[in-house]
Amino acid sequence: MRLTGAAIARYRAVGHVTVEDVFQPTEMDVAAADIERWGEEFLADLPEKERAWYIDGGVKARTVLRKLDDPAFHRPMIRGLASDRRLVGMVEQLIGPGVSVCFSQIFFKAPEGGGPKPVHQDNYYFGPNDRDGVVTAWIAFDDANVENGCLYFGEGSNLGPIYDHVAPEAEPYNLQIPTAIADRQPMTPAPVPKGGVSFHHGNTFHRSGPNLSTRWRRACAVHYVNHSTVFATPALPYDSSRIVRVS
Ligand SMILES: O=C(O)CCC(=O)C(=O)O
Repeated sequence: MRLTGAAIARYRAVGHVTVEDVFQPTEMDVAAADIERWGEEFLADLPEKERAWYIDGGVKARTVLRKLDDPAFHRPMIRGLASDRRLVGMVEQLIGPGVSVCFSQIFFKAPEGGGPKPVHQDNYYFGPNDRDGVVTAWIAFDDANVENGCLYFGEGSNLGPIYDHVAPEAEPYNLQIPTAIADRQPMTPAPVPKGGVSFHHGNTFHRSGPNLSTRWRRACAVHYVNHSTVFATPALPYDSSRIVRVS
């Protein structure tokens, strides 16, 4: 599978591009079942002090996870998706040949309350030596749209600076662009059908909405780097032993 010239030009100009049908819906069902199983085990063992970060505070009726970290490191099923040639070939078209998964995350976004994610830039979190050396591939396990909390992107913000982020006092890990800056940037929704992948540049402003629907919005964000990019100034403690080389 290859990105067209127009898709690459779009990524360079506005900072993101969506490709449909990268994976089959049945592959997404198998991946979703795997992370659901992992999520149940993780929740059962979750220490009290980490609950605020992993549990979705927006869903009051039951305890549900908001996210899980490093699935490409911990779960062979997700590592298989992240190293799949259909995906890695397109990643290499965007950041060059020879890439690794530097971090990965499952975002669950449960029905009827799954919470929003504030505006941020991945490059602020990672602090790479090369701002163009990082791309995120966001794999939709379910159809994602405005109703169930798809991503929104700031068109062209990939060409601008990396802004200092701030975090709410009680959530030091929830880094986000200060409202005064974020409010100046219009954000465009980017629906992705199940099995599709949305690619975004590390500098691109992005956020996701709340899940107001009765459907899940589960996704896996796979953050890739090329082999000449290192995280020189990560904003949060970063564990490089979990990097997974995929080409
Ligand atoms: O899926 C989400 O809600 C947030 C995803 C995100 O921030 C990312 O992929 O970098």
